[in-house]
Amino acid sequence: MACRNSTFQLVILLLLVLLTKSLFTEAAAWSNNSSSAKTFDRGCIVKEREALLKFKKGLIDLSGQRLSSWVGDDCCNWVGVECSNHTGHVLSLQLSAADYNDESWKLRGTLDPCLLNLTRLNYLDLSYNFFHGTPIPKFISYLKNLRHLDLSQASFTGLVPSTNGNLSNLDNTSVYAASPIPEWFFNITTLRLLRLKKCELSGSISGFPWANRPKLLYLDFSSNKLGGNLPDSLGYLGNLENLQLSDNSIVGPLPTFIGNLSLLEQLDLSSNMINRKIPESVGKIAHMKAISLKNNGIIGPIPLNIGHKMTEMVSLDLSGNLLNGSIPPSMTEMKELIFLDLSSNYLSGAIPPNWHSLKELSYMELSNNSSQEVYLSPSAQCLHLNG
Ligand SMILES: *[C@@H]1O[C@H](CO)[C@@H](O)[C@H](O)[C@H]1NC(C)=O
Ligand SMILES: *[C@@H]1O[C@H](CO)[C@@H](O)[C@H](O)[C@H]1NC(C)=O
Ligand SMILES: *[C@@H]1O[C@H](CO)[C@@H](O)[C@H](O)[C@H]1NC(C)=O
Ligand SMILES: *[C@@H]1O[C@H](CO)[C@@H](O)[C@H](O)[C@H]1NC(C)=O
Ligand SMILES: *[C@@H]1O[C@H](CO)[C@@H](O)[C@H](O)[C@H]1NC(C)=O
Ligand SMILES: *[C@@H]1O[C@H](CO)[C@@H](O)[C@H](O)[C@H]1NC(C)=O
Ligand SMILES: *[C@@H]1O[C@H](CO)[C@@H](O)[C@H](O)[C@H]1NC(C)=O
Ligand SMILES: *[C@@H]1O[C@H](CO)[C@@H](O)[C@H](O)[C@H]1NC(C)=O
Ligand SMILES: *[C@@H]1O[C@H](CO)[C@@H](O)[C@H](O)[C@H]1NC(C)=O
Ligand SMILES: *[C@@H]1O[C@H](CO)[C@@H](O)[C@H](O)[C@H]1NC(C)=O
Ligand SMILES: CC(=O)N[C@H]1CO[C@H](CO)[C@@H](O)[C@@H]1O
Repeated sequence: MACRNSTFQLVILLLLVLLTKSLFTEAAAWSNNSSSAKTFDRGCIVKEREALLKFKKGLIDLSGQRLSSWVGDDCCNWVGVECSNHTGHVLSLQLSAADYNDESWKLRGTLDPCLLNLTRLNYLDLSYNFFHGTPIPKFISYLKNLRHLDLSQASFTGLVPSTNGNLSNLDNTSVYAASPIPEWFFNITTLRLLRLKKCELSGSISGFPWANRPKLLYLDFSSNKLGGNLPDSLGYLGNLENLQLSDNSIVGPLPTFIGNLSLLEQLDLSSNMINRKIPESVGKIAHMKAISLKNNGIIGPIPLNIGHKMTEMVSLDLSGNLLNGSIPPSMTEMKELIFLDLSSNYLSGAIPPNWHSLKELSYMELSNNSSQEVYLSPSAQCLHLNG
């Protein structure tokens, strides 16, 4: 599988609430025994230590340092291993190589299924290691207490193998692998964050099961080959805060129901083929902080109401479209605006009066607008203009 380039990330957010609850339950179970409630000082559980040693045997540590602490009885003191203070069970394996830009720091080799003996494992991070394009081992999907799984940038191919809900606690996953999107993944209703970036996903964006994803906060499908229209059902993602769809081939309108995403803070649809008007409903999204619609074929005017409610906007990039008409005066209500790019459009007319009230604005680009001129009103002379 050509996975190096067609890499693909899945990220699902952790439900801290669940985690906290399970730790609490554990703590409560031991709380009437003061000697064991403090710390678990008998080292780690023998079976789990053996599993870790077997796991270590499968790995190649070229640095000679990463697993050098993995000796002796108390595996809870080993670097990267975290145990429950109350039960001694291994809860977390944090073996990411992300912090060092050094090839020898990357663990290699194979992942031994003995990890299944870490029955309480809820956090597994192997990102940025180097597993030579091998498939993600099937046993990963049986680690049923996992809440956080990060296998990104670790040269795995393929997806986490299909399970029928054995990973149902997962809510923060980051996996680099190849497309297509595995259907079972969408059955995980705890999904909070889904990142499928640069994975050569193709087909229609409308094929994504948008409905019934009330928990989704973050969706990133950027840099793929998705086409089709944005479906109206996008409006059901009522908790969505961040929608990243840049660099695809999405056509047609930005649906009116985008206005239903009342918690949306960031919207990036740049470098697609959106070719209708910006719906007025966008102006309803009060907490919006950053919009980029650059490099599309968007026509018509910038909605007149754009600034009335979106007063938290920090960055607005509408460059490289076919927008015409004038800059709406309501934009002067975006008091937090720092970055504004309206270049390469067909805008005309004057910059609205009161523009000087945009006190934070430090980058504004209006060049290459059209043969018609955007000109500066006197009050705007103090602005620092780029282009
Ligand atoms: C989920 O994973 C992302 C990416 O690794 C990380 O930034 C974020 O803090 C994680 N969230 C939780 C709640 O662990
Ligand atoms: C807590 O104490 C009660 C009575 O003192 C005992 O029956 C029970 O087994 C104890 N539980 C634990 C987890 O130690
Ligand atoms: C408390 O824990 C110790 C081991 O740490 C154990 O020997 C003892 O029986 C426990 N007592 C109770 C009441 O559970
Ligand atoms: C265990 O205790 C140590 C030291 O008090 C703490 O740093 C660590 O976060 C605790 N681990 C868990 C899983 O609670
Ligand atoms: C778990 O540990 C037992 C020994 O305690 C071992 O026989 C078994 O193979 C281990 N499981 C896996 C999946 O490696
Ligand atoms: C879930 O995992 C268990 C092993 O832990 C396996 O026996 C079972 O078949 C799995 N369920 C499904 C539906 O795959
Ligand atoms: C997803 O859930 C639906 C309904 O619960 C079920 O019919 C379907 O088989 C599941 N798909 C997968 C791949 O698990
Ligand atoms: C959007 O919101 C309107 C009004 O609240 C509601 O009638 C409609 O069903 C919603 N549509 C979608 C797709 O969320
Ligand atoms: C904007 O362009 C459309 C055609 O795409 C045209 O009908 C309309 O009159 C133009 N509006 C302005 C203000 O130039
Ligand atoms: C000017 O805008 C047009 C139309 O958007 C675009 O095709 C062209 O590349 C732009 N030129 C420059 C120098 O940015
Ligand atoms: C403000 C601004 O950048 N106006 C430009 C609009 O486009 C024409 C033609 O490209 C330029 O001459 C203006 O300077």
